[in-house]
Amino acid sequence: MTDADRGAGALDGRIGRLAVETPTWGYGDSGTRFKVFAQAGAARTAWEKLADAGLVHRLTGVCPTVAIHVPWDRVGDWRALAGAAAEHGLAIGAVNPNLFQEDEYRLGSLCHPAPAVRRRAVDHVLECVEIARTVGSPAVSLWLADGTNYPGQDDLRARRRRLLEGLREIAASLPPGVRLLVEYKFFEPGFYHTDIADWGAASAICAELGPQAQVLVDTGHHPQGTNVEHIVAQLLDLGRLGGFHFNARRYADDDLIVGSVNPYELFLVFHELVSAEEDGDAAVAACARGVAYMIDQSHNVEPKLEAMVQSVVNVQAAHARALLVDRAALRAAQEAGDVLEANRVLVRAYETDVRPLLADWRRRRGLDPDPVAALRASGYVERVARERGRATAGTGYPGA
Ligand code: LRH
Ligand code: MN
Repeated sequence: MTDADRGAGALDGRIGRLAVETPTWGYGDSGTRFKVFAQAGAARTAWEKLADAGLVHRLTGVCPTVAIHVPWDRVGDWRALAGAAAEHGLAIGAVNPNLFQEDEYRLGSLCHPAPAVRRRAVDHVLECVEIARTVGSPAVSLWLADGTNYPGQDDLRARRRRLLEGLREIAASLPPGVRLLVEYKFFEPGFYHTDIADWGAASAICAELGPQAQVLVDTGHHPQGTNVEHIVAQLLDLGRLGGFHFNARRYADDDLIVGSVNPYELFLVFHELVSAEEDGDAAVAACARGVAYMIDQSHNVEPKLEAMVQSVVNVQAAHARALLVDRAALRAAQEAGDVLEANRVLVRAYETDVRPLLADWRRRRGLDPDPVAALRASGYVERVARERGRATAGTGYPGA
């Protein structure tokens, strides 16, 4: 993007092309194994979660889809759910199967030693593919808790073959245009090994499943010190990056507000995405333009709606800074081996205050320049707290 392109026009369009999908489960009560703190007004049903997601879209203008999780969002009529979403100006986004909350998945789901358990697991994902077809969803987003806790507990290669057998059947069932997003995570709840533990494992699996299968990068699923933007660059170059679950973490899979711990990393991730979009290689550019941006967070102590709006604003800011990188100057410094000038080019963009730019972008669309302030002034949070009250919430030690 030349300096001229960075004029308001092109920038304005690029800012507007960023769509951020919010998760239904980010609007309801959630917590840790120690405690789920019930919040007054927290959404309790799929319908209330759609209403809250609709508000976030009205305030930000960039959240036109909402991800659902099955069975957490199970309803009697999926078309009715899609209809309700439309009434809130939304469409149903990724459908997330849940293969981590049935007792029979203690030793795994698609990787389980018992064929009958694997059969149940495949059938659940096939049902989610049908739900995706019914609600017009573009993706089935699959995370497996599958793993073991002790060496020797199971045969690691046998688990991989069981996994691929199930995933092949699932991939074969995908309607045209519906992607299977394969999410990896290096540990938890598996504390010895996890069957899909890293981007390499997920990418190799997708290579065996075909072009409709792509890797989902959850920003909280890497060992400390991992260079996440390098993983993103490699997956883009392989044409295998399908989407993100954005959140932030300091220690493990903390699921905190995206950009609240390491905003520089989030900027560098978007720098790789924007660079790829502008890359001469059509396949890489197409992959970058097809990436699904989703939030996956758990708002345990903070107000849920404000947390979601703040998250979207943080993602927009990181993306806008990445759009401001002077790529010609960067390439010139890189080719000249001018190490520190190249780094300064990036840091200059990162240190740019993009709030005025985004405020203008919102004003031009009739949106409040400050969505968080608009939420606070709306009275919505107080109203739903009165209407919905507070649910009873538990702990991760139901037997205690
Ligand atoms: C697993 C995960 C996965 C979800 C869940 C809510 O840690 O990131 O994406 O299904 O969180
Ligand atoms: Mn996730």
